[in-house]
Amino acid sequence: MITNEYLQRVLADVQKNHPGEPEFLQAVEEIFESLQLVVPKHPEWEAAGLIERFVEPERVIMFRVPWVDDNGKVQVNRGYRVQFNSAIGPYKGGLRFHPSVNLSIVKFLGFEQILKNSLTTLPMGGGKGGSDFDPKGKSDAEVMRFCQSFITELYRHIGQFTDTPAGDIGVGAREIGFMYGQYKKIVDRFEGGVLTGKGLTYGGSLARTQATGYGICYFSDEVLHYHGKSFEGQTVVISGSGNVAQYAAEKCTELGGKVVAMSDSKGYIYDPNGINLEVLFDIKQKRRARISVYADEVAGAQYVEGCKNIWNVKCDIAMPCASQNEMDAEGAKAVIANGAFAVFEGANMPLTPEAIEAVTSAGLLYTPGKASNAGGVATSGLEMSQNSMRYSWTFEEVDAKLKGIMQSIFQECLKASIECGKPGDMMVGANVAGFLKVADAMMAQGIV
Ligand code: NDP
Ligand code: 2IT
Repeated sequence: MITNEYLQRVLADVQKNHPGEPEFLQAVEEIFESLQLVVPKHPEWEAAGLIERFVEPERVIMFRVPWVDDNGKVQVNRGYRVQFNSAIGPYKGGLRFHPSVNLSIVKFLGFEQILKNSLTTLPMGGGKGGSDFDPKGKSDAEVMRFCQSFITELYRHIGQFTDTPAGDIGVGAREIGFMYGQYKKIVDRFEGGVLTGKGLTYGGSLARTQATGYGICYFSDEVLHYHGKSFEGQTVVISGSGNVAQYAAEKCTELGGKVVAMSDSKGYIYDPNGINLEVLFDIKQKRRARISVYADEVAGAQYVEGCKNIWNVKCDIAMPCASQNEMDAEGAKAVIANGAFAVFEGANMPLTPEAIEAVTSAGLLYTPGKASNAGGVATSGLEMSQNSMRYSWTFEEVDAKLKGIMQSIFQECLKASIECGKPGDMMVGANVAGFLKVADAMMAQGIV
């Protein structure tokens, strides 16, 4: 419940000015819940219209993306880039290619990204983009033509000092490669810092591929240790089986956890012996096949239709790493009833507000995605640093920096949660710590 009058007024304006955008409104409300703990201490914010400016994207770009499929038929998709906030650095955030992409989803992701990027301690503003294009079932040539058309419009809005996109759902090394090639051809300049998640032979950073998933586990490990626990011997369920889920599973296994279930949008696999990651990586990365193939190839494993059913699998720790609102109240109740003690978000906003309420009021440990998954964008920031230096760090160097950043995010969140009178509340800690830095920069820069 938002009880602060200033925030109530801004929220009412957001509801009026951004109709039909439920995900964006959900993210704003969630963040306001935390901000009301600090807004009363800063009357100067209201005078400067700070929150009104904070919820309004600096710029929204929408464009036509025409391309020709392998049958010679013309296809038209819609492209988006929301350049939300550049107070602390150039816009930074991923591109999502998925049929569900719309303005509401890109805006909620861009809004969350502002605070996430601030938490990393690196100088990056918040942005997000994407398209309703579905790379699934398309040939490499079709994906290339789409990416080329997409960047032929977007190139004029991005650059290492303005906006640096990267991957997200449906955008991995292949798509970044095609977009980088087309950008380089158009501008006739080798500008490494314009996109991150690049291949290692042309400016990509070692450990960027692993960074989001590893970072989630580094952050979760801090939370676990703070509560006198660890991953050792814990049964873990991870939803999704994309980039984030795969490397969360790998690091979690390395830290002594046993991952027994993973999913895709159609269903989940259960392997009581712990998921064999070599087989899973081969299926997902090399063959780009459905996760059901795992159960055909690994003895003792089962495939169950329906991705939401994954929350019925008994575990100690649940890590939703697929998409927004993938765990609702029903899923949360199943996780709680099965005796789990923690829910660590890997995806962006994977729990509905009702699920968060259920999990936290049942006393489970809970971490919001904007803190726990910040390792991906942090390592993108490290990729930009290496591009600027014309230098590359070893895997171990990047991994150590990533771990240090995740530890410092935990400390910052903890400190802010204590200052707000909610010690250990990572949602409050992440929202408040992330916001204070952005607020300070916005106040210093005047009404812009
Ligand atoms: P991928 O495209 O690599 O994988 C996405 C996975 O989630 C797939 O298993 C996919 O299944 C599943 N999925 C996608 N949409 C849905 C849906 N609507 N319902 C159920 N399952 C779904 O994406 P990433 O792993 O990169 O991203 C996963 C999450 O992590 C997203 O929320 C993203 O925003 C977030 N994130 C990503 C970062 C990164 O560096 N990549 C950084 C920080 C956060 P299927 O194959 O069947 O579609
Ligand atoms: O949600 C995210 O933080 C990402 N998809 C990564 C963004 C980035 O710029 O690396």
